[in-house]
Amino acid sequence: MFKKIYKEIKKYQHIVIARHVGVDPDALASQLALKAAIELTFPDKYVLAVGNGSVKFSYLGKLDKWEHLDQFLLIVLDTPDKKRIDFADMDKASCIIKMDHHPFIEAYAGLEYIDEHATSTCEILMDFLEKMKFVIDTSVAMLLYSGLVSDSNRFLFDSCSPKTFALVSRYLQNYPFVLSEVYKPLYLRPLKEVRLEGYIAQNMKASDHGVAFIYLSNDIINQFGTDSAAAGNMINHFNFIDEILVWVVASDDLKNHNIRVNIRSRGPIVNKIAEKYYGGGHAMASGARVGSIEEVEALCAELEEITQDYIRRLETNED
Ligand SMILES: [Mn+2]
Repeated sequence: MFKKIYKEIKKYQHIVIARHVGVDPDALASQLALKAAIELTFPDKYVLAVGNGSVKFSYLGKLDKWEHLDQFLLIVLDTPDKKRIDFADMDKASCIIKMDHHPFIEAYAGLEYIDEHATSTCEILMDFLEKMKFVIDTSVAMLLYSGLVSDSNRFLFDSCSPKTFALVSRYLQNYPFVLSEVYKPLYLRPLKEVRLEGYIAQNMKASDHGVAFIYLSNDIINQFGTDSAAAGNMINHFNFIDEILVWVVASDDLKNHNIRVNIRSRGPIVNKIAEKYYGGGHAMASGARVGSIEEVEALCAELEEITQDYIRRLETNED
């Protein structure tokens, strides 16, 4: 499959690289790294990295404005389904390639490379760029490492495999960079976010079965001077709490006129439920978008149910 993808990249003069809405470091870094690698390898090609950016991740690099091109190859990264692609003109592409590490949802590209065991799309690209002998430099390596570290939560998840570490090892060997230069922009955060995190810790409600939930209204978000995206991202700081198996942070998103719901789990599979609420994601890390607090409550009730099932199954297996 890598060879087929490489052949298409070689063939097209115009290449557009897109990824999912609600940009995150893996999506953005993979996009910018692939663009740079194509440009370094094929200096004559014209490559655009498109989609809405975010000030928060602007340190990773700049996106391009979409200009109408004809006869272009579209590469969609990190996006399992068509509706979440942050690019309106995909029907105009001459050829579409998907490279992704999310569980399969639907086929929308002529060529699809999916490895759901990879930590990140950046990891898939590390493998691809190395095997296909692309020219890359230290800044490409740093981008790929940023995305991998971010999606694997600093090598915390079980998706980190010997292959992950081998790739990282070779990249660090071949394109040495200072690790703290990646970590500082990725993890440095303002005090107001830490204070909001304290608020969540204080006010999160947990059920007897370990489903925890907090709703952050626009008033609360404003009170701490942060935004819905920052509030949602805090979910990752609530892992490894003994009494909590599944946890949900719901936050008002005035810009999109809906409620952003972030879900994490240490056992129960949550993405099937997220999909029912206009979302999706990984088995234990998903997101959804809903219109009302009643829908959030319904979603939590479903999570409560699967968590009880999960606990019951664990208990039966122990007997
Ligand atoms: Mn990803």
